[in-house]
Amino acid sequence: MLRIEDGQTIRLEDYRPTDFILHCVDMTVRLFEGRAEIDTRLVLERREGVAEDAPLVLDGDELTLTGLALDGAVLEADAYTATPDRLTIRQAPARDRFLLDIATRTVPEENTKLMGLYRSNGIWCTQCEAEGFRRITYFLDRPDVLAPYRVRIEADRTAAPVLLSNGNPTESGDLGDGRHYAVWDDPFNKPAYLFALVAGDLDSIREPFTTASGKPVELAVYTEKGRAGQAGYAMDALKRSMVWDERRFGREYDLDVFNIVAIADFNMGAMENKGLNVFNHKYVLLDPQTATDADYAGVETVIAHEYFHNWTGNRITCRDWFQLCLKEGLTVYRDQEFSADERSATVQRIGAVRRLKAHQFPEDQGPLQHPVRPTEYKEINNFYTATIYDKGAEIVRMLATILGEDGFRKGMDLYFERHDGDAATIEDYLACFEAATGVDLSHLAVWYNQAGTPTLSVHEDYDAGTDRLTVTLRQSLEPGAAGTRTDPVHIPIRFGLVGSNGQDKDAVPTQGPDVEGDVIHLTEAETTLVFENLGERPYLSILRDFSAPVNLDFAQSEADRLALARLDPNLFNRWSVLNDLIGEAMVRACRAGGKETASPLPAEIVDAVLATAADPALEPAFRAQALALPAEPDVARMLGRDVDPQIVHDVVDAARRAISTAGVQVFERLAAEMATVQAFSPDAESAGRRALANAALAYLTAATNDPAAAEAQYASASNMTDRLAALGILVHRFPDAPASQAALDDFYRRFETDELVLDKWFALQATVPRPATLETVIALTGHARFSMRNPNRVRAVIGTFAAGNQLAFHRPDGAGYRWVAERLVELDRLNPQIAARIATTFRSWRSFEPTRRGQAEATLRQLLETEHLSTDLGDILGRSLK
Ligand code: 0A1
Ligand code: ZN
Repeated sequence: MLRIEDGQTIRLEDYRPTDFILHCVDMTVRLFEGRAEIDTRLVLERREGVAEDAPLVLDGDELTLTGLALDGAVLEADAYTATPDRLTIRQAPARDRFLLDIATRTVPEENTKLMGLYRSNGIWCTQCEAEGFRRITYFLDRPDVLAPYRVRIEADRTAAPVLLSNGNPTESGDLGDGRHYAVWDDPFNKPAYLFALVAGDLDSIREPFTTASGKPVELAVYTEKGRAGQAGYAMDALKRSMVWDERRFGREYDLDVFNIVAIADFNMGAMENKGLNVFNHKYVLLDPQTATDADYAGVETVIAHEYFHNWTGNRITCRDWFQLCLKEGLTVYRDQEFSADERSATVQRIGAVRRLKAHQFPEDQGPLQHPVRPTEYKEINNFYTATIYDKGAEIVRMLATILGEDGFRKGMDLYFERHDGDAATIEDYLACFEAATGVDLSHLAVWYNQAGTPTLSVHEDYDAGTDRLTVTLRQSLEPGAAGTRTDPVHIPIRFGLVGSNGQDKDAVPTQGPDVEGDVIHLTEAETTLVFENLGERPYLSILRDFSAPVNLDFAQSEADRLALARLDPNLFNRWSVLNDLIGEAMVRACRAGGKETASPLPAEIVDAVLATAADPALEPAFRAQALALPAEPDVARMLGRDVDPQIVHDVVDAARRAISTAGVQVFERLAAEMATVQAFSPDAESAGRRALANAALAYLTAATNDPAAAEAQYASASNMTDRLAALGILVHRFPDAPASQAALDDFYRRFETDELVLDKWFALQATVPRPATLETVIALTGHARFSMRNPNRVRAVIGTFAAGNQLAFHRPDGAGYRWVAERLVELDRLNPQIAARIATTFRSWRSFEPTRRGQAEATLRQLLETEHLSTDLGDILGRSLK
């Protein structure tokens, strides 16, 4: 039985460079039905100072070695040892470069882990991050081993007319026997995790692009046959991303071609392989009939994210996997800034903060907590987390806030200049900003090493007699599962003192710490600021734009917050004070046992929500955000312990009803005003109008308790956003109404040939908020279109059930937990990465009331006893129970 304690722990402190230097890679990949033959030639050299008898050890994973030669001579059997996961060459040359020829053979059709070389609907494709290249050939598979690659692909011309790899195409031709070949040259040094190869019968769209300095680039998006018509928006987003990176960061593209391939079976969202990005087709393919506004925004973000990696990730990569946030946090920051510029900055920030609080905060509060730069791991695939990505991006955002736009750009310029071609560390990165600006970043650096969400406590005291406002700020951090230190960090706090006229007062403190413009730099555990000559008691608008990822503990009066919700010139804070007021009222109602759920929201809060929703001076997307109540998991997180999901559900539902009954007139007006009239356009403004109209529809149906309006919208919808919104209301709010089943059946019939839309159909049913949905998902996994082998389908049914169904997954009888655990065992045998990811939905088990807590613990313990558990799943379970 595999116990996780048996697994090897990799530690940051053990880092040392490889004994051998890799100079270049030359590969030939021959693809056949049922097998792939891979010939790899490496030019290597023993690093100076390394002992002459130190062996050359290469990584492998489930590999079969079919040939091995050193400097052209076949190696005798006693000169090496080959196991599926390691190749050791006992006596590699002491000096001088040498050639190593390795032949391996794999069966892509049997690769259900979707790491390495595999087939998706007949297309050969690869995924090498983090450690997939070692499933193709034996290699020094780590990010600090960089080399140029030449790749020759051979395949049957009919099965694979398109042959792609990294870099530029240099040669192609016929091989006879129906076979052909293509050669790709990537002149940029790269680590193996950025290797990619795609071969198949693909359609494509192409467009020329000229970089700012006049370099022509041929752009292409490849899809499965017949779907290239859905790739236009992805191409448009790519071109906008390229222009944005030139303008904002002075970064130009560097190869002659840039290729994107959309694949149906993919473990993650997408992958930034040099010059050949491979995407989950969910983030490429769309049209108004099949995709929602959220899908459009998702495609735009992911396309930008992968493209931006070309500089932050590829040209400058990570020294080791502990530095993952160096590329991911920075690239998320860059894609967020891109979306903010392309769409509404405030609405984008609200979305990012909602996601951070929904995913990263619970991770940071629970057993899977880890610092943004971890110091140890058992399975690196389990560290593609909200902490690394989103909290990592928040640290970059704080850096930008601390340094200001110019200082931040100077530091980035120096980073690109100094480290182009390097495998760098967080220290290298921060040193560039210190060198470029002279600012001491030692307190900011602490954020990378400490897990947990700090609490920022704010206390204010206004003395009318002296017209003085005293603000006390205190930071604290609870020790957590990661066991990291709890030192004070640099918290940049954006703030304003808002007057009764709705304008910011001149807020220069007469006493207190560093304040630059509208930013307070809190670097100590506690500090006090004094503001004088204000003329009136101002409203303190604090942590504007969520300028630091902290829990805000500020007992600001309801009256002040309601005033800010109307007056604050900072729109983000108008939303956040209101959202916090609603959340706190819900928490109070839950603590009272959900008994007084007639209206958990005081009338003044309801009025403030409705006033915001109705305010024509505000953009519709923002108004829709004001109407989007904290979700059940948000309330559960705020409660922190002894959570009863049924009570949370009842309270959130009662809050929704309170707003709906009070706002009927507002919603009727909005539904009419915002209705789609023109032809569909995916732009942010039109999407905002649809979001507001659909929020109004949801509240109206709640007020009338009548599905008719949703039924009508479903039938007449001209785009997927409106159709799915209506279907969601029907299926989630009126699950037993005949109209709901009829609409679900109709939806299936309309879209049964489109796997991406079918995922929506599955996911909607898996999230019907009631305990009996467990029986529904059991039936759905028996549906002819369900497959354990397609990660999107697995996520749509099992993943959304576990993450998004508070009442059925967390059934007090434990049946939801047990069913998911059984599926995880099945899934683990096929695709451990996906199994481990879905298992993280158990991470908050300790926060539930005793019955559910006991059920979850028993399930997890039993699951951990399973024989032959993967390292991926074992690691998550082991840490969850720690
Ligand atoms: N670097 C990619 C994410 C990614 C990570 C691991 C993968 O393996 C299955 C795939 C993709 C990104 O940040 O987009
Ligand atoms: Zn990334």
